[in-house]
Order: sequence, then structure tokens, then C-alpha cells
Amino acid sequence: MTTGSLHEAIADRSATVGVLGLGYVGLPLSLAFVDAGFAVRGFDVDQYRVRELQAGLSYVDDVTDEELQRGLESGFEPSDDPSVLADCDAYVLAVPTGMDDAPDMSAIEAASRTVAEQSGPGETLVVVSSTVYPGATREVVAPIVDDARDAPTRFAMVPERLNPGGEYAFGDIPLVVGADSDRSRAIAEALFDAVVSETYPVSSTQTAELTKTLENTYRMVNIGLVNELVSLVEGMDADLWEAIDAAATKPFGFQPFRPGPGVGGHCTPIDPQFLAWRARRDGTELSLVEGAQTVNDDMPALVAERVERLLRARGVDPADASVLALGASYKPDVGDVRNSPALDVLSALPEEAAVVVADPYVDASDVPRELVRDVTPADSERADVVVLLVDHAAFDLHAIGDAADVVFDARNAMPDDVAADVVALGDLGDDPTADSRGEGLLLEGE
Ligand code: SAJ
Repeated sequence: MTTGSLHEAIADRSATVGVLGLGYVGLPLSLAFVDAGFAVRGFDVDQYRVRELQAGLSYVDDVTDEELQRGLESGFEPSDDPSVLADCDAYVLAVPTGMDDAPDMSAIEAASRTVAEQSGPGETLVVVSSTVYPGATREVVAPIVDDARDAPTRFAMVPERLNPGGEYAFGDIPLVVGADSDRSRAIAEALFDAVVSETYPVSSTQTAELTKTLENTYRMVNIGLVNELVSLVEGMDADLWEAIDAAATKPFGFQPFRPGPGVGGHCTPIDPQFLAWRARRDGTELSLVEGAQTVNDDMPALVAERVERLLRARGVDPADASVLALGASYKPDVGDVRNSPALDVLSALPEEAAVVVADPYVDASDVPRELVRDVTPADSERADVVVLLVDHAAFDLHAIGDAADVVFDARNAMPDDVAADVVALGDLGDDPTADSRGEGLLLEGE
């Protein structure tokens, strides 16, 4: 359908795009729009980040300095001065959101006010790409922007699906485009069709917001399922990790998730809370979602308890123990510690215990215990127990496992042929009380 000059300006790339928030979402998105031929004005409140960008230095893992410098030469203009956003044809909000007792939309509100102040007199597209609770585009963004503008504003919600460090390139990941009118949806699709191979339109902004929160709630709940089974299989002669791999041989209807010390990061543990909060606000409850969240939140304490039990079974008072913990970030090969369950495990271990944490990536200021970057054989030998919390590829698990006495493996990542005793999450190992749980009983005639 024809949608007038804004649509044409997007089609002929004469439109100017303003991106608010130049982090792991906004920066790659800005450069993708530049590559597609748009002039892009980038705004971030963090002047240090902006100075680095202006110097051609990328702080986003998936963006090289060369890609950034090419963008700067081709029409990308980052600034911490909001006036850089004056009179853009389209704005994309890619700022952080979070959860306290209620969804933290403060950055979204601030960005909306900036758009309201800087947008020009013509028809303008405003896209929310940050993850927000279902309803936020209509309830938070639109009132702030609409109140300040006479000209028509076209709102859309296009949730980010970046796969940091993953095997999918930005342009290959389909993007969902939700809007509350055909006109808004068509204009937003035209913009994002310029940067990804497939856009998938949905009927409303709330459907797009629901899609994004559903994606990560699905992950969180299914991780909670396998985490809940950990306590069950401790009393069985069964290997949960093996069962998950075996179930994954079913070519349909099953996606493997694996147990661990909990669910960290700024997406998977947070997005489901947006849904649960929206449900409670509407007078209902997502008991399955909230139950899975509780299971995952309880995993760090369970891991710490199993480590202490393992120490006691080997005659070591946990308070006097020397512990080597492998990993502090929320997932392998990143330094991000947001909501990291590994840090929660470290906090749950006895304060008096001598705990050394090995992690090549995290900031020392983020870790409440002694931090080393590399693990020496002496580190492993000195420990009463090694606790594998994050299986960074940089760890030489063979060398660590051959030098250690015993490893509690919360990721089931230790090689099978190491010299140390290895107790995986879900296995009570040589706990002398284990027999009472039915392990070791020979069936009649075996
Ligand atoms: N985790 C498990 N067991 C699993 C998978 C994950 O315990 O089977 C834990 C991880 O150790 C981590 C947490 O859950 O602590 C979150 O892991 P994640 O793989 O969900 O990684 P995130 O939080 O970086 O999620 C993001 C999401 N991407 C977006 O929202 C755009 C998610 O949808 C992606 O699937 C994920 O990245 C990814 O695959 O990289």
C-alpha cells in the first residue's frame, strides 16, 4: 500500500535514521542501516562510549574497529549530544531495560522524551527494539512522543534477536515487525527489509512484545525443567545428562536444554519476569513461569550445598576448605556477570573457605573472591575441590582434571579420562549416604 513520503524516503534511502542506545544491539543495527545506504545518527548517554566510537574503537565484541571505521566514513554519526537526532525520519530505541519490583522502563522513557524533543514536523517512524513488557510501546513510548508532536507518528515494535558471539549473522536472523496499523507496519517493514533477509509482520505491537518475551520465557522454563530434575535423579540410578542427549536423538518435538548452576544474563532470566508482572497486573498469575524462575533461582544454593556435602564426605570441613572455582561470568566465553549464578554460588559457599576464582574475562571488581586469570596445576592440586561453574573454552580441563583431587562439575563438561574424581550435577558421587537413596542396590539375580 502507498504510504506517502516517509515510505518513499526509506525506499530510496534518503531517510535519516536515529538510533538511541549504542550497545550490543544499537551499534550493529546502526552499521547495518549505514550499509543499507541510510544516514545514521547514533545517540548514547555514555560520553566515554561515544568518544571511543568517534575514535573508531568498538567496545562491542561482534563489531570490529574496521567495521566501525567504515561506518563512520559512510554516514554513521555517533554523539552524546541529543541534538544529533534532530529531525530524523525514523528512530530506533535500543536502550537497556530491566526488572525491579516492576519493569524498569526508565531508559525507554528517557529515550522517548529525547525523540519527542528532537523529532521534526513530518511523519516519523518510532521503533522499539529493546525488550519491554507486553504493552509498553503503547503505554510508555506512544504517550510521551505523541503528546509532543503534531505530525503523525508511526509506532512499531521490532524486538532485537542478536546472537552475540553466535553462529548467526545479524542479516540472517528474521525480525518480527509489530505495529498497530497497516501504515505503520508497512513503513517499519520497509526499513527493516533493508537490513535483514526476512521480516515477519504481526498484527500489533503487543504481539511483537509477546513474541520476544515468549522466546526467552520458553528458554527459561525449559532450563528450569532440567534443573528441577537434578534433585530427582540424585536418588536414581540414572544419568540426567545422558537422558537429555538421548532425548535429543528424537528428530522432532524435543530441544535439549541442560542443567547448570542457574540462569544468568540480562535476557533469559529477565524477560519472563516482564510476562509474570503483566499477568499479576492483570489479576492473573503465570504459576509455571514463576515456578521455573524459583527453580532456577534456587540452583546456586543447591550447587553450594552439594559442594559442601562432597567436602564433608571427604573429611573436609567446608569452612576450612580450599576451593578453586572455574568461571564467574553468566555463560561461557563472555565477561558479562549480570545475574551470574556463578557469583551466587561463590556467595553461598562458607565465607571462611579459601576460595580462588579463575576466569579469563570478568572484571576483578565484579568478583567477591580472589581472582586469577589462568589455572596452574598447583592451583588445582592445592584445592580440596575444584568447582566447574562456567565452561570457558579457555580452560584446559584435561590439565585441571589431572592435577585435581576431586571436581564438582556443574556443567558436565569435564573430560571422562581425567585423574580426578568427577561428580557431576545430579550425581551424589561417593557420598556415603547415597545408598539410602536406592543407588547401588542390585536387582534380583544381577
Ligand atoms: N543456560 C543453562 N542451560 C541451557 C542454556 C542456558 O543453564 O541449556 C544458562 C546459561 O548458562 C546462562 C543463562 O542460562 O546462565 C542464559 O543463557 P542463554 O543461552 O539464554 O544466553 P543469553 O541470556 O545471552 O540469551 C540470549 C538470548 N538472545 C536474545 O534475547 C536476542 C536468547 O534468546 C538466545 O537464545 C541466547 O542469547 C543465545 O542462544 O545466545
